[in-house]
Amino acid sequence: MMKRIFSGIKPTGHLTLGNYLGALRRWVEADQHQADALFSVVDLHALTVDHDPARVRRLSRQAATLMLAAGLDPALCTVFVQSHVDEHARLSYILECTATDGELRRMIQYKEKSVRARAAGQSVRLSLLTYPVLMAADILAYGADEVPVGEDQTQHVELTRDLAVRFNQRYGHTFRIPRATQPPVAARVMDLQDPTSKMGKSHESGAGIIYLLDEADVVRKKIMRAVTDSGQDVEYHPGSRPGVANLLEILSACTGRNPKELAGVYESYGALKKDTAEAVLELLRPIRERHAELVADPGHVDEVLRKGAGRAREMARPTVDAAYRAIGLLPAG
Ligand code: AQP
Repeated sequence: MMKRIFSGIKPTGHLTLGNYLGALRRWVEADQHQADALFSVVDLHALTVDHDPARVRRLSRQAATLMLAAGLDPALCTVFVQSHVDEHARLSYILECTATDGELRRMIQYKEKSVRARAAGQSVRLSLLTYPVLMAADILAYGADEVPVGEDQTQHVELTRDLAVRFNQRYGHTFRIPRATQPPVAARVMDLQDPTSKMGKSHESGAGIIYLLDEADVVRKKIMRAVTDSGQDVEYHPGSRPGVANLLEILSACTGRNPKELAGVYESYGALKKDTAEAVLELLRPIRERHAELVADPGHVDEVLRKGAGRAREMARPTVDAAYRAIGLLPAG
């Protein structure tokens, strides 16, 4: 049987170069050809922090459009919006009855984000604590074997495995046990203004973030202004020279050349930045062009999402029904 892959993108901001290099590109180039793959705009996950309903709706459509623009082909894979398929929320509750309060409070993302929210005087939504369980439901509902994610998400995939094993042991074999996979380069694209933190689409200041839909001159400006490290030589040392290493990794991801080898090619930061900017623009050009075409035909995107949700529902329902029976709920008949 062909292996199954599930992955998703949260509509919490405009998609970034990090999303493309760390996730989307591999979905397009490898996963959709090698597996029975599902890719979702995981909109329920965008509701765990303060949000604007109209913006989430807009970003969900934009994310789906960009996923198609980047090359996901509905003839090869299933593209859908998470909230269009009830099975995610249905299964999430069952897994909440499998997970413990302690293991969710240990999640790094919860710790970091709840501290940040409290510091900003905001209350912490309960869903910020429980969303890794919803993520487990996203994955387990489809019997995914592999979950391609950036390294920030590996702890959640570990939790998913633990929940699946625990459920299977207690109630009988129901779920396939998935594993996280990561791309070889650019597993973590860093913010150009703060190369010790990830380039994240929900981050406030956009100066260090390349959005896939940024205009060419904006991309150039952001890269030319990227923070580099003290020193003059272009060397690849991610630990001590994170700014230059980040640029080299981005250039490497665009050109396919090794970052260490690329470091030897450049004598100045300026030249490295210039080539990196041009390589990024070259990479993004076809996506931007296709995006413009798709925006002009919203009916097509709607139709892809409608069919995708139908297919996803059919795939998820038998497993979620089996989990309901196994845990002791009376079938509806
Ligand atoms: N900087 C990155 N480098 C490599 N991969 C990345 N991903 C995200 N940022 C980078 C990967 O893209 C996929 C979808 O990401 P997401 O929507 O779950 O997370 P995000 O873009 O990081 O969005 P947020 O809202 O800004 O997230 P938080 O608040 O969690 O930091 C994933 O496979 C992700 O690993």
